[in-house]
Amino acid sequence: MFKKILIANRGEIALRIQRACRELGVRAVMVYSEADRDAKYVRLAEEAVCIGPAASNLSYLNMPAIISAAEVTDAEAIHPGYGFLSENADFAERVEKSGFQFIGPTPESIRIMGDKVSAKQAMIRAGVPCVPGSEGELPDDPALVRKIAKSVGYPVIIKAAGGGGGRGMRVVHTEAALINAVAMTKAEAGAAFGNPAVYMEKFLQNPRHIEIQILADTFKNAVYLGERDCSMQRRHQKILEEAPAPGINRKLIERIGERCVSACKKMGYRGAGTFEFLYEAGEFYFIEMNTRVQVEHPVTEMITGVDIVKTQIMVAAGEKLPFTQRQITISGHAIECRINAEDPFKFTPSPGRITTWHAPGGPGVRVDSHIYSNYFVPPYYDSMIGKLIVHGDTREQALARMRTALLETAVEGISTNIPLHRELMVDSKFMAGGTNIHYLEHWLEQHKR
Ligand code: MV4
Repeated sequence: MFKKILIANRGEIALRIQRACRELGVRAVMVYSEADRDAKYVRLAEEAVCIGPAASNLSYLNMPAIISAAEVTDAEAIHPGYGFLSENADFAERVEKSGFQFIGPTPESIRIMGDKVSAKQAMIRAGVPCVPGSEGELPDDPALVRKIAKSVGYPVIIKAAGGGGGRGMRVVHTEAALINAVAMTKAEAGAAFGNPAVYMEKFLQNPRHIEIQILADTFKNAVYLGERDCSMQRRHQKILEEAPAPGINRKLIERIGERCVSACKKMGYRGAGTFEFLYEAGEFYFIEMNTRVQVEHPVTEMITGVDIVKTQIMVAAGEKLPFTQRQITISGHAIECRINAEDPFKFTPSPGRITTWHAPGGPGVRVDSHIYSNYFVPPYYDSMIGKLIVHGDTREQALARMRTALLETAVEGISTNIPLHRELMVDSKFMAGGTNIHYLEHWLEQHKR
């Protein structure tokens, strides 16, 4: 095992990784920007290095500053968390060229998954079901593009190879609109991602967003840890997640999970990864793969008992996965509510000083947050200030525990989205389970205030 690693992130995930390090007996070096100097996890760190001013591009995205911090502290590995440099293949490469272990997949895996066309081609080869479409980059010839769209069937969606997470896509309903839409998407993609390549898929009208968590070691062992339902989102920002996904046939999930595992083995994938699928009319369609730990990993930890962050560090240190697929069992149900410093219904950011923080508790309640009373939420970063996660034997028990936890939680001094979560937890359609990716936006439209 490593003696010391550097955590190249901030906020709740920096604290989460620090906790995993303490459990493993690994020393953790925290890096922080000038805006995060007073963070509790920085104060409690055995070692901490300031890597620059508040602006992310000068600190948490500053590769030389982070690598220098690892050098001066003699860290052996770097954990990138999520966001920031976590899916930057060039960073992973520079980390390894500088003699450190990158806690994540190889730069090559990150690069393949970062290009959505090559990611999809890898999945098709590995037998993972994908959305029907162009099976590669769209050609320049408009007649060919029209032909592909005709065979896929309208509506279609044009997506940028360099996009992902909802950036660089355009829905096309008619042949008349097709060629212009492709040209527009290509131009935007070239400007935004430095890569004008686009591909086409059948546009699914009312899918759910279901993702499969996997873990792999460097000895060709891989397991899947069930699925998460991440359909409750607004403008591609998830607001709550749950596991398992309500109402989906377990046998079908097992078949898809096995395909993901076999794809990982085939690609020589290592570390944690998430296969994102759209689920519609009883079928799974792969869309993207994320090569990092995700915000919503705790719901999977709660239903499997597996510590995903700890396992990431173990496999990066060259250890074997400490469990086989047969030893992974799903028990009960977990829900996560993301707590954001924002207006609960207008969604405008609400940074500032938290005057009161009272955390909930009780059986099956977990809080992943770095905040405390008198903490100042800086305006420079993502608005998420923590996560409330509950586990219950059944979905109904998890819902009841989340309602109680949200009732007990007190955040004063800033606005948070807790009032929105309180309303969703008693919404009859959400309570029934299985709402799709459009549900929250429709709900907000109907509950305008
Ligand atoms: C789609 C789709 C419908 N059909 N692809 C948006 C984020 C990116 N990861 C992929 N996205 C979508 N791809 C096809 N072929 C609808 C979406 C989509 C979406 C997906 C997941 C979660 C929320 C979403 C919200 C709007 C659109």
